[in-house]
This record gives sequence, C-alpha cells and structure tokens, in this order.
Amino acid sequence: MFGLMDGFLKNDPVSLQKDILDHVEYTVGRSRFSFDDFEAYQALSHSVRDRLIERWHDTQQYFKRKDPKRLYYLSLEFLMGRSLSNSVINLGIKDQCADALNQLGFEFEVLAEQEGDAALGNGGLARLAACQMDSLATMDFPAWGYGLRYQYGLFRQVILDGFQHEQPDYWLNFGNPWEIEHLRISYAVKFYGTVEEKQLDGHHCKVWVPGETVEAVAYDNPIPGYGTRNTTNLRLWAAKPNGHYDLESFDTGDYINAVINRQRAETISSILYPDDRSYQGKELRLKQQYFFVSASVQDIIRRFKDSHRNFDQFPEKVALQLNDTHPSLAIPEVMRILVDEELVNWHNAWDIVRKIFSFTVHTVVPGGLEKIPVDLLSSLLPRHLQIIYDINFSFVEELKKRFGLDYDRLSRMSIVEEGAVKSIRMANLSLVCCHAIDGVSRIHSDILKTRVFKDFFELWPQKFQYKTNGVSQRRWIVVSNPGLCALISKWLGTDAWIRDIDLIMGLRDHVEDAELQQQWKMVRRVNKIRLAEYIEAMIGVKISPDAMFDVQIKRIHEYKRQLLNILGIIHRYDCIKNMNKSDRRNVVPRVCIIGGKAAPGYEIAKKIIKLCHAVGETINNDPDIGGLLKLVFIPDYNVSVAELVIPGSDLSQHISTAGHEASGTGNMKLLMNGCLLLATVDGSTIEIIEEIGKENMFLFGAKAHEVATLRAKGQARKVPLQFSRVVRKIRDGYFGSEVYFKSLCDSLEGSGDFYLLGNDFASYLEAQAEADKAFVDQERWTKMSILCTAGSGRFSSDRTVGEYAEKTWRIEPCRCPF
Ligand code: 26Q
Repeated sequence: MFGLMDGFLKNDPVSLQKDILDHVEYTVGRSRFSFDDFEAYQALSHSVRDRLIERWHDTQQYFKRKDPKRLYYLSLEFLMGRSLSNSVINLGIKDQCADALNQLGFEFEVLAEQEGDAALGNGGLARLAACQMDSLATMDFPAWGYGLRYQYGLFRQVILDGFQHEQPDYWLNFGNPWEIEHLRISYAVKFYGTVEEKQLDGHHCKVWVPGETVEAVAYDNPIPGYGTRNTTNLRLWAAKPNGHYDLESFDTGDYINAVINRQRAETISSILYPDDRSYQGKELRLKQQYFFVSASVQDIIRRFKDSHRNFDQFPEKVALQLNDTHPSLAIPEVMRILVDEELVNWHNAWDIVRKIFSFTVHTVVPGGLEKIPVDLLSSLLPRHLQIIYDINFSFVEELKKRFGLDYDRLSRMSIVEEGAVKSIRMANLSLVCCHAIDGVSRIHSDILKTRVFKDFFELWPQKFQYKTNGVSQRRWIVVSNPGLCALISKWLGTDAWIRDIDLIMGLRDHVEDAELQQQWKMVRRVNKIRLAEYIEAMIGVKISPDAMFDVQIKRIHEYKRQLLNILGIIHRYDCIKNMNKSDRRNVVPRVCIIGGKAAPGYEIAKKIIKLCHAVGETINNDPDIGGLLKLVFIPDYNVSVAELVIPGSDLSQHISTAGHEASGTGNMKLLMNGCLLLATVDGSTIEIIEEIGKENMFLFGAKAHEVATLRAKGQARKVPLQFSRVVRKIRDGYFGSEVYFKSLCDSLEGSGDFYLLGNDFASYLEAQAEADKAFVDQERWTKMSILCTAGSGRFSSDRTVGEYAEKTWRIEPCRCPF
C-alpha cells in the first residue's frame, strides 16, 4: 500500500533506472537507446528532482499543518555550486543511482562533472548562506531562503597572457533541472512615482502611486536535508514585465518601442554585481535589492495571512534574517505594507518590526558599509524614504533623551548622513531596527563593539552578539572528499558525525594508531593525484604528489595578502638558486597553488594575478629549480574547483593583516579536510587555535591590537633586508612588465604598505620554515593532519545555525515524519 508520507517514487536501482530512461525520452527528448553523458546527467537530475519535489511537498504541508515559527533568510547572494552529488547524498540514494547508471553504461562521477556551478554570489558571504541552508534543512528547521535568480552568475575568469579577463556566466543556457518554475506565484513590485495622501475606510492613508511596476516570478530550489525527509526551499525571484497593460502607453503609435521598454524589466534580475568591496550607489543595484525584498516580504505576509486573521501573532510566527545590510530595505517594506496596506497603526507595526528582524555583519571596514544617496532613494522609492525619515526622527529623539544634545554623536548615529551627498546609512537603519546584530567571529564582534559600531554598542549592548561562522560537513567532506568520509566513519565506527559533528573529535583517540596514519596518508595522496591531474589538464604544468601542496584560494584582495605569499615564493626561489647541490637535497619540494577572482574594477587585485603568473612563468621554466618549486594559478576558482583543491591540500594560507578578515570560512573547510593552516591571528583562525592548539598550526605576524601603532610608525617601521631585496627584483624587471608592476611595488614601500607586508615578512618566512620542518617528518605531519580534522567540529554550520535558532531566531525543529 502506498502511504502518502512514503512518497510514490521508489529508490531501488531498477525503479531509478526506469525513471532515468523515461526522462531521457520524455523530458530530454532523446531516444532511450542513444543518449550521451550530458543527456544522461539531465535525465538523472530530473529523476532526482522528482524525489526532491515529493519531499518538498510533504515538508511544506507538514509545516503548514503544524504552523511553527518560521525563519526567512534574506540574502542577495547564494553560492550553491553543483546540486547533483549533494542531492543524492542527502536523499541517501547515491549508491542506488550509481548502480542504475552502471547498468546503463554510465558512471555517476562522470555525469556529476557535466553540471555547471550555480554561482549566484561572490564569495564568503554567499557560500555561508548556502552552507547554512544545508544545515537548516538537515536540522529540520522550518526555514526558507529568499534571493534573486540572476541570469548571469559571477563572471568566469579567463586568463590570457597572465591577465584576468571576465566572461559572462550565462548559466541557464543548458537548462536548470534543480529549480521549479512557478509562473503562478508572482507579485507586482513598484518603483518610482509619487506618494499621495488619502482617506480610506476612515483612515488617513499614504498611497504610493508607482511610475513603474515589474512582476517578480518565483523559482523554487529544493534544499534536501541529510538523514531527514525535510526538504526546504530557496525561493529565487526573476523579474518579468508586468502583465497589466494600460492602453495609453501603447496608444502612442510606437508599439515596438513600447514592448521593448517593458521588456527592460527583466534586466533587474539579469546580473550579479561582481564587486564584494563597497557600495557604489548604482540605481540598478538598489532596484535589485528592493525588487527581491519586496517580493519576499509580500510572499511572507501572504503566507502568514493564509492561516492568521490579524498580525498579533506575527512576531511569534516569523523571523527575518538579513544577510548583511544588502536586504535591509525589507525593514521599511514591512513597515509600508503593514501601515499603508494592512492598516496596522504605526506604533504596532514598529513593535512588530523590532521583534522580527535580526542581521549579520560580514565586514570589518567602516568604509565597506552600504550607503544610499537620498536623491536616488527619493526618486526610486519615495514612500520608503518617508518611512526611513520617520523611523530616524523617533530614533534621534530617543538619543537626545539618553545623551542630551551631543551633536557629534547624533550625527554619527543618525540613519541619515548629511554632507556633500546626503545618504541613508543602511547599517544604522539595521542597527536601529533589528533586535540582534551578529558578528561572524569573536574578534570581529569585538571590533564591531569597540570601533565600527561603538556608539550603538553603548546604547544597546544587549543587541550585540556573535555566532562564529561554520561550514557544512556534508558539502565539504561527504560530497567533496568521499575517501576521507569513509575513513572517518570507519574509525569512528559510525557515520553519525555527518549529522552530529561533535563525534568527529573521537578521531583523537586513534591519532597514534599507525594503521589510521597509513590510511589517512593514502586517502590524501589519492586526492593529491587527482588534483595534480586537474592542474596538468587545465594549465599544462606537471606537479608531483610527493611535493607539499600549499594553497591560497579566496577572492583576491589586498588585505588577504596574496602578495605576501608571492613575495615569499620569490624569496624561496632566490634561496634555492643560491644553494649548492648538497643543500638542495634538504629542500622540501613545494607546489604553491593560488586561485581566486579579482573584482573587474579592482586594478591592484588584477596586477597581483598578473604578477603571480609572471613569477610562475619564471620559476616553472627554470631547469635549475627542477621539482623543488612550482607556482600555479588555478583559473576560474569557484565552488566545484574548491571541492577538488581542498581535499588535495597539505598546507593552506590564511594570512590577512590581523583585524581585517571578519571570519574566513575557507580555513574551516581546509581544516576539516586535514589540511594544516599557516595563518595570522585573525578572524575565526583565533578560535581554530583554541580548538586544535597552536602546536598544530603555523602562526605568524602582527596581532590585531598592534596594527594601528605599526601603521602610525609609517616609514620608521623596520623592514627586513630580504623584503626589500624581493621587491627590488620585481622593480628591476626580473619577471618582466616592470612598468606595469611599478604601482604594486610602490604600494609596498615608502609611505605605502598599509597592509604591513614588510612588517610581517620575517615572521612569515619563519612560519614557512617551520612548515617545511614539520613536513619532513611525515608521521608528525599526518598526526597533525588527523588532529585538524578531529578538532574541526566547532566549525560546522550546524553549530552556527543551532546558535542562531536558539538565541536569535527562537525557532524549533519541525521534523516531517517519514
Ligand atoms: C555591496 C553593495 C553593492 C554591491 C556588492 C556588495 C557586496 C557584495 C558582497 C559587498 C560585500 C560582499 C561580500 C562580502 C563577504 O563575502 N564577506 C565575507 O563574509 C564571510 C562570511 O561571513 C567572512 O568569512 C569573510 O571574512 C568576509 O570577508
């Protein structure tokens, strides 16, 4: 008998095989007797999708019946990467799929490679959102994500002659089996126009008469939990022309242009902004933010009204999480809908808003905080500007009561920034309206409290918290490192750590076991060989798996100091060249791997990429160096490349100037995979040190509290001779392009060197020497590697999400019965 809750689709290989063949024929439109790898991938994905949809429906129905408090996670960016492997693993049907495919003459791993990345985000913030979605589903939380369905994801990085070029990522070209289009779920989103005052049902009302209306259409992306039937949702909005045509605009006689103009609506969701630095006051970006926020808020309110008669219970049923300030227009949007459309009085609406919103900050630099020019806002969203002014008025009154007429303080804290360009400070708006403000690591939170948001901390200390970031062990071990996954389960005697990460520390009990050490090394070696093959195929450089694989993979930023890494490599190269034959025998062979994208307008970051190639070219082609040193740049670093690089890394670098990396999450992924860390005492690394001990990592550099003093010293800072020598080599054109690199060199010397590379250089080299020494003793290295994985439990996004659920969102698990 089929029970409703069992779902109708069977998961044995025979049933799966039948479904795959049916999809080959009826979905892909190919003959079931002749189809290629890509078509097989499509058919398999659709078979998996069907199973996701079943669980999705069961979960949503169950949520509806139970009516728990729900969390809505608003983010302009989600870096989901690929879905196939993740889905079959979370559904628990990977082996069955592999079997089904085998009998058809296909290999699962080969098909998985057919999938492109969903790269709807820039970096850390966006991948964090993806990991948290995975944890929310796995931990049975009634939570949905909301975002934008960009037609172009993050640009593809193409390297020509060592220079980065950007190519559009039109990722939907080959279809996307992981989304479900819901043309009937759509909302009108308004822009421009004027605000009129009206009497409505005896109420005095503000009515916004828009100048333009765009339709938001829902695309649902099921998020399966692991070891649970729960499958939650990531709802992404696409912009479409609005379906209501007023005759007037079409009666002007220019039918063609009228249609073309309307079609422009689609540009709102067409492209992801590729700069993860600061806000530039672009109208399209603001439109994107409001478009997605408005559709989401309308959707949330509609769902609430489906089962509630008034808004009394709203704060008990809804929590809204803002991923940085990017979605903070949700605040005035909720106010607007409640006050103008639902006729809730201002006081009650404000009460609701202050209870439902929380936000997480992902930046350290005050300059990185978002501001919107008032002129722009008043033209695009006139009613929201009024609402923000009203909120600010009450806030400033409250401040005056508390602090008196301290005008400096008032102007610092005001939501409105006066000045050459009058602007709205989105961070201040969020600080005023949210009940919780979270940093992403402990040091980050301290910096927020004592520097960036000092005034607000004095006013509302209880609002300030932190939840150290985490990453999903499902994605970063189970999916990307199956060898290590099996080994961990074998030695723990259970795979329960996949849902309960604390168990992973049980590996510590076996660290001295020679058999585990041997197997650990073997698994890592296989991963290194796989990575070496990829590198050879991509860029034609042959590397040996016997060498130490040293990686730095992240967006290119001055504060992340990829330059320090490259300068260190030049120094190493120099040292080797100056050695005699017998000394060279003691050199630990290294392969230095750097990967990452530079924002298209970030000139210095682009020069760093070019320098990396220029140095690599010289070293890799120097026969005198042989296999002792290689430098390779992995092009187009993204989630799926990370899944390949991370399991094959021995040493990874997280070397930001202390006090600049809010958290970092790559360090956690590498740690989980048994990669040792060479790092500054910054961001979440500080908490990693506490978990695994500094004896298991290589630390160096100035501490955060020393940075200001060091900067103030300026040219009086001591810079080691080796540093000047290395910079001179670049200046002198040893790697070519000396004119092009001049500004890079200038930024390191004289009154420059804001990021203190010269200051940290000597201790950086010492840490590198320590790493070499440790690597020579392979037994010691392997033990350290095991201890890294064993100590990584705290950095699971399950822990992060659990803390948010309990302390900030106040939501409970709601587990759909099997
Ligand atoms: C803002 C306005 C307009 C256009 C783009 C943006 C924008 C987009 C993305 C600004 C910033 C970002 C991304 C920031 C980011 O990824 N920050 C990183 O967040 C990680 C997760 O918390 C941290 O681990 C990193 O330390 C932090 O750098």
